[in-house]
Amino acid sequence: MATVVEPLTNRPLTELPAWKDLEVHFQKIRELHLRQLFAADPERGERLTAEAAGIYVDFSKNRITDQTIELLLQLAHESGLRARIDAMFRGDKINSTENRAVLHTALRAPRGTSILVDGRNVVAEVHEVLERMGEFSNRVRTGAWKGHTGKRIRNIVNIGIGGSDLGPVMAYEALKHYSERTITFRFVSNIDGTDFAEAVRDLDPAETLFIVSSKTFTTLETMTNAQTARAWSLNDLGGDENAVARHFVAVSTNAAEVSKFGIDTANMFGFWDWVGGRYSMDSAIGLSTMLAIGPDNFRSLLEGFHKMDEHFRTAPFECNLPVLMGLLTVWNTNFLGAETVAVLPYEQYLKRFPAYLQQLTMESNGKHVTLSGTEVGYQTGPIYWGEPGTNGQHSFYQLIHQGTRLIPCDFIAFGQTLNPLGQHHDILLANVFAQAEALAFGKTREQVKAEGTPDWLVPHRVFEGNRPSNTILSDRLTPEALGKLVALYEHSVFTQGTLWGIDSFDQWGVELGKVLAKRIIPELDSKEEGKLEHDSSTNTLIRRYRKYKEDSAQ
Ligand code: G6Q
Repeated sequence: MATVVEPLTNRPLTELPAWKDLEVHFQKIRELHLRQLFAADPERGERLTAEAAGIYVDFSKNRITDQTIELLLQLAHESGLRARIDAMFRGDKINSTENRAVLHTALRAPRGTSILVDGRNVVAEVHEVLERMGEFSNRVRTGAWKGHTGKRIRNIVNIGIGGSDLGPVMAYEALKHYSERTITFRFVSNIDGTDFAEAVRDLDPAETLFIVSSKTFTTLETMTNAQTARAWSLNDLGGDENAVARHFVAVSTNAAEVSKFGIDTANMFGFWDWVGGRYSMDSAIGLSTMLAIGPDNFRSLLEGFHKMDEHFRTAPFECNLPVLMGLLTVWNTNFLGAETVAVLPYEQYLKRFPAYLQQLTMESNGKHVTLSGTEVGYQTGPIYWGEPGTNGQHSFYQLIHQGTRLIPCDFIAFGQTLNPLGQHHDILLANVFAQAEALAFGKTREQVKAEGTPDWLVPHRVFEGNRPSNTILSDRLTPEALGKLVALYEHSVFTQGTLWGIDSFDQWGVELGKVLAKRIIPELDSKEEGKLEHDSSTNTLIRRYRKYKEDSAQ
């Protein structure tokens, strides 16, 4: 039975014995260079690695020793990570500020297993929805599902934002190799009308199906875009309201609002309040993914997630990939003072993966108070960002190599390419290995001088090195591999959040701006000057905008 979970320990993180030991330890090793660490220990690059579920993580190029890992593992134990993992998988209400269970792991639990939330077996419900999604996807993909005029669907547009967009976009791009190429997929998220206009400009409404993806079905951006899509469809389909049911389906938890919109609730795919938006790409929010890659591939994606879930749930911490990655992020953030993590996939299909991770990591761990509401006395979630390699090398890598900041990097690569073309893949992989090597070991003044570099140029050509990185390798980007990779980061984020003692599953920080925007919307239309009661900057900006509007109306 799900219960509300109290914070595991009221002892602040920085008061735990292992934290104190880490502080002392850090002072001892802070000056050590990766050059020394590797030179003194020829086995380091084999030993400081871990492999599970077909994912290999080399973390040897972090500024750590074996003792660092031991102390971080001790910190994980003292922080109650084991109990917290068990509570999450059990369905306890660990999202305490919203009084919700956190059960994205149930979305990929195998048929026949059981997880109870408020007395209901949610796994059975998950599989019912998956069945319905599968039937629907097959109908659309085979052309059995027809539009209002009898034409088959050739275009699918997902309308959603945040967690109802970033996962679907990322997964569509990541798994494009496996996608049905006769169907065009588009994604509309932004309230900026340009997003919708450009997404549909070359589409025929008679062949276009919209998936309105919104957990709440009240999100301003999504509902505005959905209404615009409705008008766009009906305008071309003779204004017949019955057309809505053939051209719109919904993914939501809010049947009443879905119905009000005119979507047949038979074509609504549900999920549950225990699935957070940024943890929902493997729920019905993944309908566009399933339509693109087919139900069998979607099930492989879920299997990948599940394999990593099982690894996270059962593996001892010392060989547990998400735990190790999470602990290293805590080390880099709280001891080395890193403010960011660069995620650098050397795989073109993962081009939206950094954007996806930005939400997963920063909405989850961008918190300044602990579960008990007290201000944290340390940094929490770092800034995640990145671009696919090798493009970044010709752009921002300069700062990572020679700038004044410490930027830990996660390099991600696959042994086999999905598009074998000449030497491309060898060159790509040579680059990823070379970047991690250059960041760790750099190039000394002596080496630069020995190359005959004039003295005045030497400082410019020195690479300090000692920049930490992880290298994450897998054999091939398949739906299953993607599931494992996403789950690896989900659980690493959870590990970090647990150590920091924060609620990684709420997002109160997005509320204020939404409320203020709702107040400003009617003011942008108002002709009555005297009514603006914001600060002088906001008032002036609103007045200036009104003037632009007036000018364009003339
Ligand atoms: C994610 C957040 C947020 C959410 C969007 C869309 O964890 O909750 O990004 O996904 O605000 O919400 P709806 O799906 O309700 O439209």
